[in-house]
Amino acid sequence: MKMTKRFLTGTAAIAAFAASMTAAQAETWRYAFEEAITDVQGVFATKFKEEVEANSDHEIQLFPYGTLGESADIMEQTQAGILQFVNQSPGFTGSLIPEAQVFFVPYLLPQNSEELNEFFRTSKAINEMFPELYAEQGLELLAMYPEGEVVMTTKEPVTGPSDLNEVKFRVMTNPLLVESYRAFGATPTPLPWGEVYGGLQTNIIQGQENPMFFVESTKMYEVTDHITFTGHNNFTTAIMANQQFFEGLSEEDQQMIQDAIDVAFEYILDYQQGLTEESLAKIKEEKPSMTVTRLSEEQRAPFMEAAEEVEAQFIEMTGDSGKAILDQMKADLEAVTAD
Ligand code: 6CS
Repeated sequence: MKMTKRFLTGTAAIAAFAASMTAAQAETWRYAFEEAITDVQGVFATKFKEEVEANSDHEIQLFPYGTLGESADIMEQTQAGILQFVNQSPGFTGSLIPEAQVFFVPYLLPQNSEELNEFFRTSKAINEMFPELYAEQGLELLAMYPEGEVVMTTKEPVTGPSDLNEVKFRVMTNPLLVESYRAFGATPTPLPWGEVYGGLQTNIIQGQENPMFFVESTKMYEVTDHITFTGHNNFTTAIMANQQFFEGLSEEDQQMIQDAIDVAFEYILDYQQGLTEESLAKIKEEKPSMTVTRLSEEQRAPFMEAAEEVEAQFIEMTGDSGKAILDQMKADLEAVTAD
């Protein structure tokens, strides 16, 4: 009896020791993103966290926009290894990885969401070429995903480039985006996100662009009066990890992370179905006077013409490597575009 008890005590001790070893290996990983928890990046991050925590002993600590600074700050913190994961849009990464500016060649991405989603799933440029470029900056690119059609919101109506004349138009801090708006006839003003609402309120800027869900959630409709669908872009974003951290993980954990990303990726594509229309309806409810204009083919033509100049500038800025990415993206897009 005594022996058995002692034996059980020994087994329990071993089990407790094993459990403590597992607990010691369980880590808390920090993940920052550029939007609020209820915005698209926040919904993606929440899904990722749920998956990681359901399939491992690790925990994910989420840091929404503003808690650790601006987009540039969270990227620096990730490169320094303070954060393990960061969601940053090429709108900001473009100054670090010039080729990522390809997402700002106007009228390159389709507006058809099925084609667009399939492009993000299958693109060789995104899934094979970009990871190498991100790796050069110490980043493990885990996925890129779309966040919705970009619209302009302005103080005055826009039906063509001449309406943008003398409009100080806020863009993300991305040299090609600056060139796009110059080609569109505006005075581009690159600013971090935190300065946009106040800039519009005080008339330092008179326009900005973003997907509709963001126009709604950040109340851009309070400080602008006109929404224009120009069809010139869809907002792309990217989720990545500090590469040294990622490479130091067991193969099992790396796979678990990639699986969690894959689940969050499909989830966020599905989540966005109808989001533009729902957000627009909320805006119209909050501010019935907000005008909404969808440019006709004819009205889009001069913007599309300007896009050719922007594409040439992209190649000038990025050389052979940018051209290779652009060519591959065009091939990837052709493969998913219905005839
Ligand atoms: O315009 C921006 O700066 C922001 N737009 C979106 C949709 N996400 C994050 C980014 O900071």
